[in-house]
Amino acid sequence: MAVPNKVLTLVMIREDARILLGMKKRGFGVNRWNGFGGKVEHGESIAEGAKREVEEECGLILTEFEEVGRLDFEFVGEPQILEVHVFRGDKYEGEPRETEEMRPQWFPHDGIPYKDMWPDDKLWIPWLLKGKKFKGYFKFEGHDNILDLQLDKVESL
Ligand code: 8OG
Repeated sequence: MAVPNKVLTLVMIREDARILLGMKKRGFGVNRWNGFGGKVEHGESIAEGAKREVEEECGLILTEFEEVGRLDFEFVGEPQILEVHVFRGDKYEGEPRETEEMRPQWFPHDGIPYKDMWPDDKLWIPWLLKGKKFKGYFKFEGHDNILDLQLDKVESL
């Protein structure tokens, strides 16, 4: 029987000149800069999960955010597909604060630390910053090597 996808959220908080990333301090993707997100829990919508994870991981309350991407990740040898729903966070309340999971930091759009991020991010973050929507599939071997990929801009998800 097919293994159901693991449904995850990922929120990139973006302003005109800068983007908020967090250094992941533990778990999956440790020591990489990333947006905020995680597993969607039973009983909540994907958008509710996104909002909850942002608050848990950096203390901000999202007031305007939009789903802009859907990325599926396969890891060689692992049956489960990670189904990542990517959101652009446009407005929020509060100030970012460090938590047990993430150390947040603002980066200028032209200074995103791609070499310390998941290797697919440099392909789609520029689209997100320009307000585009996208869909993609990545096949990873380990956490550094992309064997196969498909990535397209779309009008709607
Ligand atoms: O709950 P946990 O921290 O394990 O959730 C994993 C987070 O990592 C979730 O926000 C989705 C995100 N994520 C992946 N793969 C990739 C990727 O290739 N690039 C980026 N930027 N984030 C990813 O699971």
